[in-house]
Amino acid sequence: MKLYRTKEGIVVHYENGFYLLKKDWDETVNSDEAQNFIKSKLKDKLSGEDAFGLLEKSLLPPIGSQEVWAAGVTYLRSRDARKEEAAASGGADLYDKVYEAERPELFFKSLPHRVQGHNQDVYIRKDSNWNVPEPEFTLFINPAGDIAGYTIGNDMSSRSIEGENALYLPQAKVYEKSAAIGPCLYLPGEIPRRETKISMKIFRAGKIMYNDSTTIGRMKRTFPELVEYLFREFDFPYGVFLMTGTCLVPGNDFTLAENDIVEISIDGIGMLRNRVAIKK
Ligand code: DO4
Ligand code: MG
Repeated sequence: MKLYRTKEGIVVHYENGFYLLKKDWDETVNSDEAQNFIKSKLKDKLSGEDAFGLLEKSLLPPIGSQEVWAAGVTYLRSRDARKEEAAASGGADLYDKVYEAERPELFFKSLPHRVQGHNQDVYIRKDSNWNVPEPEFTLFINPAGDIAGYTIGNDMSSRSIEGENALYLPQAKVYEKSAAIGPCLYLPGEIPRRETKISMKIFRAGKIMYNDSTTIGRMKRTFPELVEYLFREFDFPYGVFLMTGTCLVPGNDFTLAENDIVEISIDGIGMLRNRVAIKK
């Protein structure tokens, strides 16, 4: 089951049909036995044409009142890229330590009103000269701490600011339109397989600049381990999104430019596409 948040209500894609559900997002995604609750409310079937029209014209990010958090250095590729960017400033060791440590790196990423959805713009910072998207398998965790669904996340990041000093992490990671999730919230009712593929393409003026993929099974940590740490000292009355770290990093000679298109795809969930823009 997939939930698409739109201006007209929630479009539910279930067993080859599309339905319009006029219900509050927070209440729906946090309802007990969410899939059964939603199934019991599916009455207004949409024609394929109407469903595609809604998804084309009025799609919103799949988020209500939830905060977005992120985990870092959960894949070897991420650890190695951070070590390279921090080498000149002497901060490289930090990343070896956090990769091996029991406690994961968790950081606050975004309030909901700053989050962008599919086909919306993401920003790169004007005071950064090295910017990348980070494609991340993203969990939706309900208030009880159970992983209830999944989506695709883009943890937009400044490598120059992060590399200069790890204490600048909030500035490298948290700014207007630095987080995108979507296109839907996927409620599969089962744990994703380790072979689940995540891929990213970056286009510039129609030309492909980056194209790579990997699988979520390469992550060093487990999803429940990340969730356990996040919930140790927090309550999330509306649930929370947790980006689980990047496994794909373009080469060190690559930086994003205005109007680049980033496409992140994950098996079973779909594709999140964002245009890169600069805040006026
Ligand atoms: O330590 C810096 C951030 C790491 C991160 O965002 C990632 O690994 O995805
Ligand atoms: Mg990240």
